[in-house]
Amino acid sequence: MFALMDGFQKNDPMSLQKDILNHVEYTVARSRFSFDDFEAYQGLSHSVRDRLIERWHDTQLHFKREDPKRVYFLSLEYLMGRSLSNSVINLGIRDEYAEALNELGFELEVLAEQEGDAALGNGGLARLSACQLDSLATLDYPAWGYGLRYQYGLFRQLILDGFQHEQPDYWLNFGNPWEIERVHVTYPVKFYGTVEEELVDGRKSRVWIPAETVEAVAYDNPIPGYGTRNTITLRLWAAKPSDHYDMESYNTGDYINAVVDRQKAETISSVLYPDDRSHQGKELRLKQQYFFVSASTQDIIRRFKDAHDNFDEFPQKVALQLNDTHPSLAIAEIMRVLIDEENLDWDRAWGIVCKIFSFTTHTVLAEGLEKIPVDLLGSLLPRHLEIIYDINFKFMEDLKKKVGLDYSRLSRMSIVEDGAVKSIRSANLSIVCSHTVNGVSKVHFELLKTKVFKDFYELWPEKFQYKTNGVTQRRWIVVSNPSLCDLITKWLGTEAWIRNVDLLTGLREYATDAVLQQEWKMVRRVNKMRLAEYIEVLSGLKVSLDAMFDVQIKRIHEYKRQLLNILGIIHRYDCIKNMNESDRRKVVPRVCIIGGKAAPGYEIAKKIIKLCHVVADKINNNSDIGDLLKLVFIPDYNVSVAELVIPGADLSQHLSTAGHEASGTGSMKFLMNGCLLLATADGSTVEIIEEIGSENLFLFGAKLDEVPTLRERGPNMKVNLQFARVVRMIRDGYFGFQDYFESLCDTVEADKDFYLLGSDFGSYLEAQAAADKAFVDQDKWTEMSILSAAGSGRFSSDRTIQEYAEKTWGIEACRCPF
Ligand code: 26Y
Repeated sequence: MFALMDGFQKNDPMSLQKDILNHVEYTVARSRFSFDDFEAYQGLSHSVRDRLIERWHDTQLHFKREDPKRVYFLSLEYLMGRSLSNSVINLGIRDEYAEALNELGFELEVLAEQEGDAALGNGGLARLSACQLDSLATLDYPAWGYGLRYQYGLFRQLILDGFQHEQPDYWLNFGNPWEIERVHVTYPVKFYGTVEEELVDGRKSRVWIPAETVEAVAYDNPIPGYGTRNTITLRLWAAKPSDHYDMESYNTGDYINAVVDRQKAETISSVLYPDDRSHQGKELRLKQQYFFVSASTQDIIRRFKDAHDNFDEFPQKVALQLNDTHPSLAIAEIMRVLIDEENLDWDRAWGIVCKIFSFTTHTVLAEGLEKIPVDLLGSLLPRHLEIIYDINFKFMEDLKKKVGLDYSRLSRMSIVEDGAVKSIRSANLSIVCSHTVNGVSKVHFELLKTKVFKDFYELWPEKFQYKTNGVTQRRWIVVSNPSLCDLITKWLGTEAWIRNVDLLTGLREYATDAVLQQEWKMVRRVNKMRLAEYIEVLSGLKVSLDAMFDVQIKRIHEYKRQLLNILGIIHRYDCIKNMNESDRRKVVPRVCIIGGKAAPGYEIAKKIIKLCHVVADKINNNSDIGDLLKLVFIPDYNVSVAELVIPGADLSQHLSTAGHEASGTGSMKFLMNGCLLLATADGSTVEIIEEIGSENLFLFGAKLDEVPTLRERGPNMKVNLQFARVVRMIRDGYFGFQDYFESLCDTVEADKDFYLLGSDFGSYLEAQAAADKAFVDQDKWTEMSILSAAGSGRFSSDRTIQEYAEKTWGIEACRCPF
């Protein structure tokens, strides 16, 4: 059998070279004697893609033969970044490709830069999905990712005069070699219309008569595992006009308008919503969600029916993972298909649904939970609304038996919210219908149990779990920090840590070894040099490699407190300015780096970006300050920028007010790369402390249980003085734009300071001073750096995925034979 052979493709450098040239000539249609970097990248990526496709076919064939239980990961967002380097590394042929390219006069690293980011997501949740796919493939799990193929990914951030401007990210402009359009894998997705009662086989049935049909077309993106032949699929759906067109318009001669109308179908998958907090109840967003859910469930059910004819076996073969509430309409959709199309009765359908769904929440605040206005749902998906009402009715009846007529509790737990705008609470729907609900860190789990989902936890404690997030060491060390990767392999004497990251603990015994320390410092310095060059190209600013590179990169949010960072920088600047020469000599030089996007409608976040720029102008242009302090804003932060910045950071900041960051995964990437953390005891940091010890990071700020009291009491006087001074500098127009910053300053006034910048300021400055002090002793710092990386094993997405597989999905590895 071909599936058991090693395949058609040869992977020696000579064959790869021929293959690249072949693609340049015939796929890219450029002469093999004359092509530029971008064309070389295209030829190269098509050659890599051939190898992916072969393994992917073998994997799919193997899954089909074995017919294991599969997990389907449903997510509206994926931040995949670039694919080339990751693919050649996971395929195990990076060196062969590098050699093949060298002989052609190209460099692999340079060509990799030609690729744009696939940014089909906003932030943490979306990058987590990408990391988890890598782990699912690597650990040989029979898994499928489903998502939407937005034509416009997350907006590009353009900074003009310090202000953020949003530009569309038409990422498919130059083609996308990493996807395969499946013109034959299409499903009709229906909207609007009415529900009528009909007699079907002598039984009264509710029948949905939809009024609009759109076609979903599959685009498959192969996801290769590392150290395995297994290559799984991320299937993204694009909307296309349906062939079931409106004959009437065509017959009445309004041909042009009929075609234009048809074309509007494509808008469903055209643009990613760029907000990761506020839900606006927009029709297009709801259409996207249902479009995604309907196409995915049709595909999943089709695959099941290919091999099975009894739906009672569905839960033994299918696990559906809801990545937050965004795909929660899948619950109503599966109920509808089972009842209306497959003719199961309610109880049988319900029994199946309750066994297949699990739900991960990434949210901390009850206010952040998604709601769907009933009017909107009723008009777009009338039958689904009925089903959700029925689910709720039965749930409420059961609940009354358990908790009695406690109306306030019943109304809190109801799936339907009777407010000014009657709405469906997507989280309640997801909890009621899932067998498992999980948070993403230990602290998050506590918040879920005691606050966000307290009522549900008391009812079904056994449903609730937590799965501490993780990131993939393949992308975040092997791809983005190759020299650290080689160094780790050398000292551990094995590459096995790339699949079994717990082995990193082996570095602990060498943490004080002078030779490792020397080599570790060298690797870090070269990475800093790379980052410094990038900064110089971006801003013309030359930064000193002896300075501490201090980084905060993530979405801009008030709760993430970039403002605290900037106020700290102003304080540092103010102190340095007022120092005498001898004190200045003791200052540890810093390069402060901030990056991140603000949601387009989030005014305060945009002001924070502008503030960062005006403060940077002031500091960087003060020759008196020189190398002692620099501030850089890195524009258009994305996955590729993170890959460059993280390996070059000495210190990274994770400043969320305790109780606001569900987990945070950026810190894990820094940790793996030997960057020290300055952080609050929030989200995953609490577990990071358990792994590396509080002596190896700089902790500050109010603890979770202190936050409510502090909010009532306001900041104390001592803090007030330092804090008030820096806020006053902004208010007084020291940095210009006095009026513009007024509302920003108002957010941290004593009585309004919801995120507690004022009360945490003193403790923040102390942690910063401790970091300065530690940096002076470079050997000690390096030891802490090695211990950070050595303790990062728990934060691999391999561990997370294994826990999901065993405790939530009940699936087993299904490894494709070589
Ligand atoms: C409904 C819509 C407005 C919406 C869109 C995106 C709502 C939420 C989101 C995304 C949320 C998100 O990214 N949450 C983050 O998930 C990470 C992975 O679990 C966590 O590490 C991080 O703390 C959390 O903020």
